[in-house]
Amino acid sequence: MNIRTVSTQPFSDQKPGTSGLRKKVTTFQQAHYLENFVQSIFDSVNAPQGATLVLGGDGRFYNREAIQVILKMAAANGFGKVLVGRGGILSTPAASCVIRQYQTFGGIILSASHNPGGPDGDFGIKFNGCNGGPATESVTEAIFAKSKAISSYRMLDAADVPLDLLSETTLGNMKVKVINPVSDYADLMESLFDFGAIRSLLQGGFKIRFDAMHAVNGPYAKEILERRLGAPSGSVMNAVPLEDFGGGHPDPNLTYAHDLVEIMYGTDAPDFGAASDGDGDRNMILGKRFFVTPSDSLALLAANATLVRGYAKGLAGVARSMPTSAAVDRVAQALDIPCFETPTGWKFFGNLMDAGKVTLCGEESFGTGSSHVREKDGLWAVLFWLNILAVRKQSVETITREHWARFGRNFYSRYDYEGLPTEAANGVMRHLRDSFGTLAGTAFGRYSIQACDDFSYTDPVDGSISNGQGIRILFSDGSRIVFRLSGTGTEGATLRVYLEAFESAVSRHHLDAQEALKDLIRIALHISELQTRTGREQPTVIT
Ligand code: G16
Repeated sequence: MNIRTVSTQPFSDQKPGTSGLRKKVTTFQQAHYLENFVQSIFDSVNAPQGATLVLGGDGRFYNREAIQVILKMAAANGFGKVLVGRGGILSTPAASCVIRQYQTFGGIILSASHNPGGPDGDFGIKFNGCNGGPATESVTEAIFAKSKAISSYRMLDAADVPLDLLSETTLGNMKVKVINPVSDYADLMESLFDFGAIRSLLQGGFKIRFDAMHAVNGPYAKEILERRLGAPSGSVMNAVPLEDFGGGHPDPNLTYAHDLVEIMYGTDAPDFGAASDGDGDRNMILGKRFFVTPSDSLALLAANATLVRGYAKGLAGVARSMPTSAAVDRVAQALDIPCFETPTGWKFFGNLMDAGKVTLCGEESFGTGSSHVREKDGLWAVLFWLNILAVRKQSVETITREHWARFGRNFYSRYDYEGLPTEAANGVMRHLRDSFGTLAGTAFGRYSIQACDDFSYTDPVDGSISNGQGIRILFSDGSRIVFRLSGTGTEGATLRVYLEAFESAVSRHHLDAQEALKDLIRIALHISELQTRTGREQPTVIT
């Protein structure tokens, strides 16, 4: 066995963002770039000799090369076994499922999520711990610190491992087991949801369409929706994962999932539509000509959870990220269960779930999940909805409108300004912070600002504090504007503006969100001076 110690120099830009390190493929292709980061992970997480690691990615361009590098480095760093998805592919929730099911030390997931792929696209890498969840901030900070001081990495000299057949081989002293990426995950879903009831719903003529966006969830959706649940062949579209996602942007929202949106808003639309993203953890839910916001979806799942087998005993609590609308808060209040508000980033939910404080959690960024794994889970959300639909036998729209009538409606929208010059975006945030003193107490028409702050979170489980998590402008009627810089972009800065207005009057629930939020949008642009400071008249994407 020949282990080389390779000399290297640090890169200064390996700070993990909201969810791991995300960069252009070309950045990762620089000599030593990937290796430095992987060694920094191994040097930070202190795996015992002979530990088992899970490894897989969303199949995007550079996935295969990276998997081979990581396998050889794992062998050189004393791991005893690696479970790798066939072809090097695992959806993010499936990786979390496998880490937990086989009680492994943790896993490395390769994904840039919803960002485009291909040679000019994005790539990403992150470490998940033994609970199956993304590493906490203390671990990602340790990895960053190591990356700034690294001087060498260890690598086994060996031929590439064949990954396309289910097999077990050895690499130095380490075993490499190629596993079926779908079966364990599909079994877990079958244990949570009433597949019989969903099968009957589909047999009764209820039509569904799932857009896998040429990303990782295609095979999972084919197996679960078509094979196990009997949806007609073709119900899953864009089902073949491609390295460049067919040139598309695998982000399940009204802008990028346009194939599905056209079908769901066309004549003869199916009853239910859904899409997931590059690595299968995000979801978008649609009814016939009807869009359910991710924030409403979380609230609806919470309100209906006891209809579903895996959640029939009720929820311990719920959690949402700070910019996510407060729709779920009202459900929690009615159910008399705790509701936690965390910073953006799925890693903040892990402690709450491990401590048994929450069962369901979700984010406005099209992420919903539960304690069945420690990642958000796109297909899980789809199955949860289908199970509710099978029990309630009402349309998506009727269920949502009844929910609003009972709990009120949180009108919600997010404006993204992508690829801004970093200095201009920072300037907007600085300007807002500097204005806190004058903004509080100011009235704009019917809206009056009650308070402004920079969101700070103290983890109730380990006491760790995360500051500077987004600027909140809070209005006296419960409406909010939030400004935040994204931590997942790879070009310049992305500024997100989140808008939320609460409406209890049923007579106004039919309004279009943009119409209902137009005054808040005007206020957001005015107080932030966003247009003059960035030179951008229009957002890149509105969701
Ligand atoms: C990641 C995180 C999410 C976060 C999202 C957007 O999701 O896991 O918690 O909401 O990024 O983050 P940002 O607003 O910083 O861009 P994913 O699906 O990209 O892994």
